[in-house]
Amino acid sequence: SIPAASRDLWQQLAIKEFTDKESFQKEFVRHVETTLARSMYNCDDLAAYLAASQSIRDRLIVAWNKTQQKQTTKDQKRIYYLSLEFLMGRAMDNAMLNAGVKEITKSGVDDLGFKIEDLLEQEPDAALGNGGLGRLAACFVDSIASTNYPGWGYGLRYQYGIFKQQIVDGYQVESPDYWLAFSNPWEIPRYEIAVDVMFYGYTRKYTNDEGKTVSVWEGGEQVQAIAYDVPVPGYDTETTNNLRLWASKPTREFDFEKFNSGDYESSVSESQKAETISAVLYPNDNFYSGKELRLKQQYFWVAASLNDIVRRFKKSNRPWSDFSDQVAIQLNDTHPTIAVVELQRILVDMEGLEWDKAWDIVVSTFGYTNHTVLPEALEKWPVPLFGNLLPRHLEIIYNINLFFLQKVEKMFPKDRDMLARVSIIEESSPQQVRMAYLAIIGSHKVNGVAELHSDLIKTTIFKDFVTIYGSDKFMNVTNGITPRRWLHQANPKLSELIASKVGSYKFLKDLNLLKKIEPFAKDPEFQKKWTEIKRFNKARLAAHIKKHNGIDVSLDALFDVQVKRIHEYKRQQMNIFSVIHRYITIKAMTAEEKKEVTPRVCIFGGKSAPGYYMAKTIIKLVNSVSEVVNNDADIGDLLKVVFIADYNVSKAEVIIPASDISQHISTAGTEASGTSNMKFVLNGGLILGTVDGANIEITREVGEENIFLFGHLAESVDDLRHQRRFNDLPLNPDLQKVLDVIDSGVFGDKDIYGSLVYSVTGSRDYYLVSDDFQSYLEAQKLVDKDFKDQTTWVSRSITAVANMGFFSSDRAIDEYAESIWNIEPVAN
Ligand code: GLS
Repeated sequence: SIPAASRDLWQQLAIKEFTDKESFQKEFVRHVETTLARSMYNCDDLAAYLAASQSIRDRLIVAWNKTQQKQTTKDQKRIYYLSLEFLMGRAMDNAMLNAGVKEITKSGVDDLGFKIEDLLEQEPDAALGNGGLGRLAACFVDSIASTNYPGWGYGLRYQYGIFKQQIVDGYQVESPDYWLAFSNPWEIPRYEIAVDVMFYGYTRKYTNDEGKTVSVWEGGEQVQAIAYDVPVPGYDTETTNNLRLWASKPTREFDFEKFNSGDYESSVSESQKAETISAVLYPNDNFYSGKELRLKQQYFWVAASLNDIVRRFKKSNRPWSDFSDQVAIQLNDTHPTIAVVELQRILVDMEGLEWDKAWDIVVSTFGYTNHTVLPEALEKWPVPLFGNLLPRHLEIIYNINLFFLQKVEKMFPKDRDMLARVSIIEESSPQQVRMAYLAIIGSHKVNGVAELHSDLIKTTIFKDFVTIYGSDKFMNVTNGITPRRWLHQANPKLSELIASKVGSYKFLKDLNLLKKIEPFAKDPEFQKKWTEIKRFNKARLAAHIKKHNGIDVSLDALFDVQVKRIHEYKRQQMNIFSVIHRYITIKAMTAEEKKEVTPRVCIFGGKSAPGYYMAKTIIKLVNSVSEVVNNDADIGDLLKVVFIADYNVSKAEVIIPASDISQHISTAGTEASGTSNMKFVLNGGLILGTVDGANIEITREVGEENIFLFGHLAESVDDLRHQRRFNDLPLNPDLQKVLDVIDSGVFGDKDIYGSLVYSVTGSRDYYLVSDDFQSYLEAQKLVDKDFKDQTTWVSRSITAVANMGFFSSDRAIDEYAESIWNIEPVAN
């Protein structure tokens, strides 16, 4: 560190952040000319975006440095949020907002000949996630910083994020998302922070000086993890936390022997192999595929992160018994569960702690969040694969399991079934490591993400563990969303209108203040402005649709939106079937009858996992229906169908504020929470949904009269499935009509849709499309009818927004902080 005599000088030289337009412009021009080596003669929008971001980045780094220094000095307990996905979207607008320099930047670039909106469009999304789970992690790091908690995110720096989706001939076609092509101003490469990570090899037992038998892991392949730090600025606070993403690099650039002997090609192959570890995000949502590379990613990221966390702790010279007073680690799903084993390995093998002492530390450090009950999403690793890649970890898992089962056997003597059911090792062929069980056993708290979901995990997939541990270990933290991005950035006009009634923008940090607009729900003046803003947002989306789909949509029509990953359980198939039903119904109408129809634009969007045939078929059907309906002169503006390609965070910011109705229609009990449901309501759209996930709590908050619910309840799903499986139940007649139309070839060769149609017929209808179809159509009818009464509709929309305070991710983070992490904010 710097000698005391020089410190004064350092302090005098401390960087002055830009504070007004002129000082911003100086920074901007300096970056254009020096960082980018351009000038006013060749500064295009991309260069201007990069220069503006560099200027803002400098600010963030100053704040980041101060925050890290302060947090180090205060030395409070920190939360480390381990997530394999961070679906951040664009950074620039958020950075301007949170740093409070939006106006300065906007007018600053304006004088220099640029439009801020055009610059923002230059930024590629940081799309390091699949859907809700990854976006939740992004909202959480925003909230952790905004509420001044000392916390870091840890993830992987994928070179390729979620693939880009194009629609070719109605089908999804994937292409790689090379988001780092033009450099990334929002990250700080830390080449000096490099951690060696080992795979494969073998374990060896030996007797140490104290006469104890100990295990060592040796002889494996090494790769390096390099840190890239992404500053996460809090809103209206100086706190700027860190998101550390790891990239893999070879430990040695080349094999010099091979290089010298002229074998150039294979000399680089090892380096390429190492780099593939963090190269690409697995594109599956709610689905696990047991590939070795995926397990490598998980261990690589976990090993690097824990090494970092432990190193930081050791600097404080505290005893190990203090570890969990300084460190909380949250497992975002089972993806980082190997961390439980890695920490035990560090403590026992490397630091020489007794097993039981070490295990107490481990359990009090970790918390585990479960995000799904779908069986196809629960991670299990074949023992042979696991043992080959991580031999020492497998031994440790066997020990953890042994001690756990001994405890269970004491509690339930001779209950062999119980032992088999809760064992971390599933006795299948080959045996499998059940990661969720390991996560439960290795954590002090386990939480679900909405009330129904948290109840369901206790009564279904984790029932035995509730018997063993008691129910206190299991809790609920309902998900939330950040109002900064999902209200203020996405819908600045609505935010402004709300601020005019609340009296300030304080609601962006205390979302319960939204309550203050409730008295204006029926105020004609307020309603008028509310309606104008919705129309403005619809026009913005209509322009996007015109540009990308070439379809004209009427702003008077009801905008009905379902955007999310395509999945059978989310039932986009049911939605498109009802659109077909609507189409044939309108087609059969007289001119007089048509006058009564509420015009609708049915908007779909979302990616299918590349190997998910059924989801891809649904996309094809939506596009084929769109083709037929939009070009049918009998229909006109009464019905339009649009599939928006490449749905991502930036598109969500345009689509969500424009919706009148959004659909969240999963089979009850399958959607753990959903978070887009919260975003839509916060932006004044109403929900058409099932009694599932967070829809239930949204209903409680906004009132039953302000949501359209339908469908069977979670408690009857098992029975219905059972009946379907063993009885030849008739298909819902309206659904039958729809399937007949598909069969007739109106939407192209019926063979294309054969398996989709088959999947909702008779005993195959696992997601109960047929059972819910009638009540779904009825709810749709009610929506059509209610939309005609705009005065009531708008007042429902205002009332709903006024009651959305609970769904701020700041509230969710406070709950985690208080009941799982036991951390306090750092005083400013
Ligand atoms: C998910 C659930 O499917 C969503 O319901 C939930 O909102 C989200 C965040 O908790 O997690 N689980 C998952 O694997 N992908 C998700 O989006």
